[in-house]
Amino acid sequence: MHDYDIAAIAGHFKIPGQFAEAGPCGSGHINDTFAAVCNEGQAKKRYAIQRINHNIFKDPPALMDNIVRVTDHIRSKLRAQNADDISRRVLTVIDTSEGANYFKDEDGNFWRAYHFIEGARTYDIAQSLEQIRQGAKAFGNFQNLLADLPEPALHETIADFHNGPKRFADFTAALEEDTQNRAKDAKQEIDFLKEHGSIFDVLPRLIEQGDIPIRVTHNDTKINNVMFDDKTGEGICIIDLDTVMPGLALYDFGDLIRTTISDAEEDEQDLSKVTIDTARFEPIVRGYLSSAGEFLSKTECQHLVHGGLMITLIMGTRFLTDYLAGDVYYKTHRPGHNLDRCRTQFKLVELMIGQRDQMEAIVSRLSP
Ligand code: ADP
Ligand code: GN1
Ligand code: MG
Repeated sequence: MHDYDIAAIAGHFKIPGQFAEAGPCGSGHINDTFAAVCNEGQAKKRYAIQRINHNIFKDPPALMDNIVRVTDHIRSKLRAQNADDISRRVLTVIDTSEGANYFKDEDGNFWRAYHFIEGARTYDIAQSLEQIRQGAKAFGNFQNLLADLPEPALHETIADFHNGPKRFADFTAALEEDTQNRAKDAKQEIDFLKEHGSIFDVLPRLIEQGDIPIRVTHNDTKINNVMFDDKTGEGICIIDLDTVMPGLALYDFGDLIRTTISDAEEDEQDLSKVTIDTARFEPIVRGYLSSAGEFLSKTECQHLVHGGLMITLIMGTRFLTDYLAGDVYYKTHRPGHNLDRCRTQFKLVELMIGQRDQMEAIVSRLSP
């Protein structure tokens, strides 16, 4: 990662005390996150300082406007519910000394700061069925808390983010250009995608027909975007709010399936380790319905499994497109990294198709 002067950046925010140290944090593919430690009297306080990737998020001020609206709304709902420990249940944006919610440095980088959620952590791979249930419950609750977010609609921070047909068209364009001459190394994956591309047509049709509601959704519900309380195991805080915007509940449920139904890493190179276990599916459904069941429509419940298939296929498509285009979007850490990621996603899609009936049966059994 680029060598940023985090002490200087932290100095622009209303952070009391003396900066002590900072180190990189997390395993995200887009932004750069640092945990900064500041001495405040005898106490050490931590802050999450993040560089927003403005090549990807074209309008960081609009994005921050979304995040402030969303976190303020959640905070006021939690207060009205007399919830305990509110400062650990929702992110707190720290302003700059000038009162802005982001700082733009002289190189044009956009920075933000949050209070650090202490006594909790994220996991790339869920550690237990109970943790899966907790994570799904936390994302359902997040949607529930935002169901009455007042107008106007949130900014669309990335246009067509989960638009399958558009993602497929981007893939087709990258394949036709094949600027890196890599298509020859991804023949199987290209064929797989062409064969399964019609999976992308289902949700746009439901939207067009008005059969499924647009809600405020998170849109990046990887399990590692939930912080789990170290003591209670509760999914206490939803983080990574850059893509909170209008979307379908099914996108969020779908990405939960994608990131918890297997215990393999997203970039596992040994595909024999990429397996799925429907025992892991049950707590996803249970957890999600325990907090989102009240507001989900029948059509949404009927498409939960499809959400998993579609989101997993879209991620594979995006990794493949980025591989063909020369690794210009996601951070990569080795040659072929995006192709490895694509392969795990397509293997998951294949396995989900094979176990679709069992998954549908679980949803039918647990739906309201
Ligand atoms: P990315 O978009 O790169 O995934 P995230 O916002 O998810 O960025 O942050 C990356 C990691 O940093 C998280 O997985 C989490 O471990 C840590 N993190 C982010 N924000 C906070 C916070 N406010 N308190 C504690 N840890 C945080
Ligand atoms: C990116 O930032 P991160 O790592 O949580 C991506 C998601 C993908 C994910 C795949 C803005 O999320 O859409 O699902 O990688 N975020 C963006 O792991 O593109
Ligand atoms: Mg993240």
